[in-house]
Amino acid sequence: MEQLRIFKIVVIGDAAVGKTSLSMRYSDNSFQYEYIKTIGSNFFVRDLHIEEWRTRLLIWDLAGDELFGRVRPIFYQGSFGALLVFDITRRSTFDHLAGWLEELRANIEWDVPIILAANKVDCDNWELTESEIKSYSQKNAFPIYLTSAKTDQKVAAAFNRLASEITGIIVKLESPD
Ligand code: G3D
Ligand code: MG
Repeated sequence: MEQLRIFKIVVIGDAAVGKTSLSMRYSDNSFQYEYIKTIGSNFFVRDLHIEEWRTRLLIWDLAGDELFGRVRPIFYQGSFGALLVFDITRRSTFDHLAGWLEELRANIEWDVPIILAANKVDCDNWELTESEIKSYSQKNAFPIYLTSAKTDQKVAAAFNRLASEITGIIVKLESPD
């Protein structure tokens, strides 16, 4: 019998780095999502196949602003992975990654897969070099994707990678030995 695996993931990073744009691009607006206006968090759904498994990603796009920070911890509960986003045109959003990681690890009980998205690569005004981004990802052992929600560059690749990393862990847990 075919099974459906459902994974919740969170999309985190500073305000205006492109979290909502990436999530919308990936879910293509053709899947249901609802905007929870009062709390400031978006919710998207994307179905995909990973090898023979049907997989449903529940994508929680968490508001990055400070005000929302106080309630953000509850939104991490039950997540299987995170897309950590920064904006290559603003160095500060890269510098704040450590803070996001700290928050993630404080609120998720286990070591979930993390994928880095260096977003807005379509822009000319980079404040970071590709080599410094790559060395950061190597140091932290996070796969990195240079994305653009605008031009749809590597968006699906980044989310799909996260889904397949999660699947890899689940398959290991499910195997009898
Ligand atoms: P957030 O959800 O992280 O807060 P948003 O970020 O998705 O709301 O995006 C913030 C702004 O960045 C938006 O512009 C959006 O169009 C823009 N943006 C997002 N991703 C990209 C990208 O890949 N390339 C470019 N050039 N812009 C992007 P506005 O003007 O609506 O504030
Ligand atoms: Mg947003």
